[in-house]
Amino acid sequence: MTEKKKNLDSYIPFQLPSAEKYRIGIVVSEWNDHITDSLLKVAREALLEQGILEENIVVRHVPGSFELPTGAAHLIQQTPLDGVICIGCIIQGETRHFEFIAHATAEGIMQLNLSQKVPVIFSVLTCDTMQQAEDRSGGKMGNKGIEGAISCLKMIALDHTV
Ligand code: DLZ
Repeated sequence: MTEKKKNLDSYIPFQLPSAEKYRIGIVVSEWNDHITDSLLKVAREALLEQGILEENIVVRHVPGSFELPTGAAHLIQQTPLDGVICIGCIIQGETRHFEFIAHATAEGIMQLNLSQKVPVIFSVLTCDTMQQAEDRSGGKMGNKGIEGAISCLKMIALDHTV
């Protein structure tokens, strides 16, 4: 039996009670910006479709994925938010930068989740090639920006239903 892959690209819209009152921060890496712009666009569209108000979406840019946790921490301190989505794209190169940046980014975001009251979502592509990133930001593998948005709303809903 083949196992069905599970992702949120084709999510079933769900009702987030009082979606219009939630404020979402999105921190976006400028590195590989043609990929991160595309993830941001679709994440924002998914939030709006789910009832989040345009004026309640706060977007901030940081230089690279390594700065995503710091950017998210600043945003949480600056403005009241119910959730944060970190968007980045890390591509394997000739050197070991990939593993250091990817590990630090994931670890930093996890630390925020454990230390802050709001969910902080890891919406970071970690790809071997640019083609893989393009496939996942509007290509044949869909657009993973949707997953970031829906994961954020699901974590907010979790907090508001228990
Ligand atoms: C330096 C660097 C490299 C080589 N590659 C990437 C990448 O593929 N994706 C990404 O988001 N950022 C990259 N960066 C930048 C680092 O994340 C960071 O911005 C710099 O090291 C400065 O701290």
